[in-house]
Amino acid sequence: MRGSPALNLVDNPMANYTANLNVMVKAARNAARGLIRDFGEVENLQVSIKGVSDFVSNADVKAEERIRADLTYARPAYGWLGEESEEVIGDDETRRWIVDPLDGTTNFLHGLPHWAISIAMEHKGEVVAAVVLDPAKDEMFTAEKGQGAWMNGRRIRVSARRDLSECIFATGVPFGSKKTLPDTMNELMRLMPVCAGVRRFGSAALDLAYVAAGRYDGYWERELSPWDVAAGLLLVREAGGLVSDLDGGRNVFSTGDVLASNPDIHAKFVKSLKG
Ligand code: LIP
Repeated sequence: MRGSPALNLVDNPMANYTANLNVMVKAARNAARGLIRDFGEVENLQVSIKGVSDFVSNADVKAEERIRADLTYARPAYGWLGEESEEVIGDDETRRWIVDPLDGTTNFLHGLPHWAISIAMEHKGEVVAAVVLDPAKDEMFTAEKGQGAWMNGRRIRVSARRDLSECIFATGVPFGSKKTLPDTMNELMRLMPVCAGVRRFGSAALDLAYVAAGRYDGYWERELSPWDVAAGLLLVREAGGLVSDLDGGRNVFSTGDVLASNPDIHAKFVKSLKG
């Protein structure tokens, strides 16, 4: 899978994007070109651990700069919240971009082709447009409030499974100094015996996009940042799914804890994680 993954840089002719979404899609595709080139280099650098992580942080920063330049050129008044740079309040205080230029950095660093560019547009505190681009698989997930969710120009919907025993879930397992590992391990102990499987692929943006596409039936993770989830949450909602914190409440951005699933299993899913 290493080397140069196929990347269709021409927009899908089926897709009928509005002006804002068009700006976001173009910015994502532009950044994808650089990231794909850098991803090809990553395997050459595996011999030097420090070399690889410095190279990947540079790739991350360069991608954010590219996205920011494109979005700011198109919409100079909007504010900015990105993983790699300072927050900016725009002249238009009601609108801002929320961007993760490289979600799934650890996968990228290890040459695993599962990472994404995530761009969300927020208006009056609500995300109204979303793009999650997986350049390695050439999958472009898009959504706008009230317009449904799409992948490469095709409508996507959350799954229709109702029985937990048939459902596949995704999660993120805390690493490093995060103190919530026991909570997640306890949840895994409760959920795994009653479902069809749990995956940990390492990109929250893609985990949410996969819930929207009906590939996963549900997903949960703790302590995420707004740029990890802003675009993905709109994808899930627009695909007919439900999004909440881990208690089933609305405090997703304030807690950083996210749970998303198809509507039929949402309550059962929340309950089974709690035990
Ligand atoms: C990563 C997430 C991943 C999560 C990590 C991290 P990054 O984002 O997408 O799912 O488990 O904690 O936040 O750092 O690669 O942009």
